[in-house]
Amino acid sequence: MAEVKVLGTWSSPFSRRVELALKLKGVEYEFIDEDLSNKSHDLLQYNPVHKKIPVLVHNGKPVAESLVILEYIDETWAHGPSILPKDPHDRAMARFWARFIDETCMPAFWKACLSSGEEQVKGREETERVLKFLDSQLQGKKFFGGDSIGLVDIAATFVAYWLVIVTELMGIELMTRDKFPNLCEWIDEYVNSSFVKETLPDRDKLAERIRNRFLNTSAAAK
Ligand SMILES: N[C@@H](CCC(=O)N[C@@H](CS)C(=O)NCC(=O)O)C(=O)O
Repeated sequence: MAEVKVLGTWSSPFSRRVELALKLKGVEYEFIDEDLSNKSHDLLQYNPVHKKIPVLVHNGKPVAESLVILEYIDETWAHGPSILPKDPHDRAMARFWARFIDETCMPAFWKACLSSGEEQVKGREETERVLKFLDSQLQGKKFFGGDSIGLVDIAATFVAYWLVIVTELMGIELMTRDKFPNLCEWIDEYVNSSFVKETLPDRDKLAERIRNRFLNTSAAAK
């Protein structure tokens, strides 16, 4: 029997991606909750370059970086639902949008939340601009992956859950149905899909963590 471990933290959207993919494929795994203020020897050894979670360890071999891990899971456990589409162009597009979430949407969103003054205004405008692209990707579709959950849906878990909680905590009106009708509909569908629902962290516990970790400082900056 293959040994599958996930080194992660319960509150990280990146490590939840890995858990979502394993659950989607029906792969059993052991979750090791890392203390990032005191990283384990295993984490430093398995991801010496970035020293970050998540790391998937499959039969003793580590794979780091959540989007890379998702592709590894899809290829290794090829049975069951596919995470990436089969068509090469669709695959390329899925990779494009998954990277867009990490490299463009997340930085814009954190700038909107964690900066102040003019920077914060710019961050909010930028976040709305980039989320509109995601919204238009969902036109006429249930999920980014079409009828079923795929790479971009899993990558966008941050938008469906973390972003919504952070904006509620900060009192920012961002994810509204008039601005992002398709994204709002997708969020309802996605977070209520059975395996997603059971994999997401408890809402109140996560809100508490986010409040303590990020928002005390930004409240001071407001
Ligand atoms: N690009 C990485 C990002 C992972 C990441 O940012 N992990 C954070 C926790 S959410 C981390 O390990 N931080 C520890 C550190 O920066 O020292 C991925 O997709 O896996």
